[in-house]
Amino acid sequence: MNSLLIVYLPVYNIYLGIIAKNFPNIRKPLMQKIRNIAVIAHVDHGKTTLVDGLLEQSGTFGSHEQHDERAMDSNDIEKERGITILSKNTAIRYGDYKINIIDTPGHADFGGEVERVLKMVDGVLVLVDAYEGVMPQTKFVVKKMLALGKKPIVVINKIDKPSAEPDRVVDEMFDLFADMGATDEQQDFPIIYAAARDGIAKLDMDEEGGDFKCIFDTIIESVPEPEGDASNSLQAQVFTLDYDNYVGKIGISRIFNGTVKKGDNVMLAKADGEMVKGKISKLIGFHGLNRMEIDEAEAGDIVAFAGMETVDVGDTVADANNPVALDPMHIEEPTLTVVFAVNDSPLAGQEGKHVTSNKIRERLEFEMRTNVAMRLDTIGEGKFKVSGRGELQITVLAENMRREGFEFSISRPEVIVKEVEGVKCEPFEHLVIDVPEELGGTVIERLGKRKAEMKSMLPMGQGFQRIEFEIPARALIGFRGQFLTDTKGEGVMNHSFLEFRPFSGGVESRSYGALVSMTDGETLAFSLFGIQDRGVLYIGVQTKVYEGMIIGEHSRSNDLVVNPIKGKAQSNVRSSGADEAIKLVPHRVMSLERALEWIEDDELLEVTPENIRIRKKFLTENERKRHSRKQPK
Ligand SMILES: Nc1nc2c(ncn2[C@@H]2O[C@H](COP(=O)(O)OP(=O)(O)OP(=O)(O)O)[C@@H](O)[C@H]2O)c(=O)[nH]1
Ligand SMILES: [Mg+2]
Repeated sequence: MNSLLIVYLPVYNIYLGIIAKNFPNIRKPLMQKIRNIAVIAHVDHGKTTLVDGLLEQSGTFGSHEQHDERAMDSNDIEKERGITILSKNTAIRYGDYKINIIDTPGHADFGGEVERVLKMVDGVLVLVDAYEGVMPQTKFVVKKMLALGKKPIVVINKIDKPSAEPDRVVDEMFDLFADMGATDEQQDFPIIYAAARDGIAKLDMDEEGGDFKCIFDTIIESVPEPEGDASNSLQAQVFTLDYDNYVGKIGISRIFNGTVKKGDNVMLAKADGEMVKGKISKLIGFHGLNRMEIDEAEAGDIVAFAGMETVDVGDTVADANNPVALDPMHIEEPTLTVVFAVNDSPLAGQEGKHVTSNKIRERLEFEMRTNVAMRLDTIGEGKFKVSGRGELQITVLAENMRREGFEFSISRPEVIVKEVEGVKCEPFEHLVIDVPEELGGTVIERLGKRKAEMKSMLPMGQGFQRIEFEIPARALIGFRGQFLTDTKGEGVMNHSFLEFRPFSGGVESRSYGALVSMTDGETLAFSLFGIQDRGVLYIGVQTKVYEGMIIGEHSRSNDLVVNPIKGKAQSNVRSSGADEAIKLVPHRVMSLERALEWIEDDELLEVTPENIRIRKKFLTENERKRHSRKQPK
């Protein structure tokens, strides 16, 4: 298993070689001088950018230290997509205070991360975009934070935007807190106005300029100091796992009680009650983007332990002689599943390095060890049901796997249906769309067919309208592509898990059929030219295709079998006059997410390091006919 770990685990900025002497500031902080905060918000409201500013303006980045924008988004997919996927922690020094900061992901699919992180901190910075205001994930994280009794500081961010309306957004936040049952103390939150990207923050909108000093001071004043006692028996809880090629598995943990030293023998109290002996081979502290070995840490702090290969998220690292487990962590249950399977297309095995059932299983099992929000069930030879919180979470896993050289197929996402008190229930989502006013009607009609219930409709200024719905998660699968087409890319949609509710019956699915290749070979411009009028092509010329592979979307509701490799010589198409110039409309490139949302039950995605192909499960028309007779849709 060790070799597996080394191959698959992403390694973040770990510089264990940099020892404390390079950081004269790094000494064990007094507990009263520690503040632990998480930065939470809806996706893209500026959390990671704000953390950049906190690192920068506290002087934590050394003067010659080079760093990227949004430095905490350190893995490849995070950088490419500009979103945070994994929560990550850092620490800064401000005066004689140490502030541990955890940056969290804002995308709804990673909401489970946020909930775990919230248990580790004493206060939060809740960011909200000064124009967008309260969005679905703002509601989700505020609800969780309030329920856990955390002390909030509200940051109205992006006040530089010309469309910003900070006063309206402050009102929205007050209303949200009240609706979500904030205590009087929580409702009395400090407000900071910021343009995080420009390093500006202030307590009063009318102030000129302003820097992050007010953020640091507000954190120190209003976030409670950690509770617990350094002289009690050790109790630390692991909230994130990491891996380093040299030291192995690393558990990033908050120490709630006691003191821990490098080399200590400890007891690992697992969620199921099992106690496993362990030894802290290395104790790792955080400072900015660096990690360094430390000798000792105390209650109140956030540190990382190496040396325990069996460590899992939620485990308590406890005193070896008096092990007392902390409350296990509540892990949000998955709402969506897809089936990962061995690729059995005619092109199987040509592009991937890892293609066998064993390899795929090992990789998925490995993912489950570090990614607590996902589940895995083997459902047949070479078939694995992977459950998670949403399509993005699943596509990030698939994307990582193809980059590691895996080849496999994935099926259409299905929501998880469960029985609650004898009633069949399915996940519902809170959906917010912002659309140009003239398109509101079209979108409402579309969503009506998908069993969405409209909750409110408000003008947003600049000719936009905000419409909120509650909708079965099932009905949202495949909706995004339609929505983008309907709103010509101008609409914005956001959704976040609400709750399980009674099953709502059939919903409308994809309204168009597929253009399916009837044969194997390489596509030719001549034949694609003939097909492009029948719909939208997903592939271009000189692309390998096979019988049953989907090459585009038909403009009608039925599937159309076509021949994309036919050359001119064999054609009986009458050519008018001389050679007509063949002009192909650029094909639509389907991303993994878009393709995953698009496919129907009788279709699959073939994912390889080089290609994402869409195909029919049954490749020949005969097989498809036979199967559809057996199982009417
Ligand atoms: N105009 C403006 N843009 C900002 C500001 N702060 C951040 N942004 C931009 O907003 C976008 C999102 O910023 P991030 O810091 O990645 O947002 P995030 O909340 O960490 O996003 P997730 O982690 O994916 O939820 C980036 O393009 C930033 O440059 C700001 O103060 N003003
Ligand atoms: Mg981020």
